[in-house]
Amino acid sequence: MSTITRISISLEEELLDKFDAFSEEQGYPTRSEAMKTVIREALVREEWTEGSHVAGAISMVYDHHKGDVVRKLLVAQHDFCGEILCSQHVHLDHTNCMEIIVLRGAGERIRKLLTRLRRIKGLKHITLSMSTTGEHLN
Ligand code: NI
Repeated sequence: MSTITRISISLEEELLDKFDAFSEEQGYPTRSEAMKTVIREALVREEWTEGSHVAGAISMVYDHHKGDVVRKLLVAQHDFCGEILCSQHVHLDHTNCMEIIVLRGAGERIRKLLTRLRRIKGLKHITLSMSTTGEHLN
């Protein structure tokens, strides 16, 4: 259990009002909880830029009838099997599939996979959720 330290910061009143409105809108119970989340977000972003060991997920929506999109997605994923922990395929309807790939590894490798997948014709949407292994956050 880590020690909690009380700090005081100086902010312009308008900025604090905006932060409090944001915190309320997002459902944080206290200003401190909202602030912790913002700090953690910044630290996770930093993990991704400094190329450390990260975790995340790529989600994609595609029409499985289009070209050889399914085969190309499969081949790309096999080339990154060291980073892929698991994947989930959901048949959204007769045409559309959603696939979610959970990843852990070097940020550059995960970005490389994202670029490779993005180049595949037939994808309707692809997004990367940049998260953390949690090792360096408490
Ligand atoms: Ni499907």
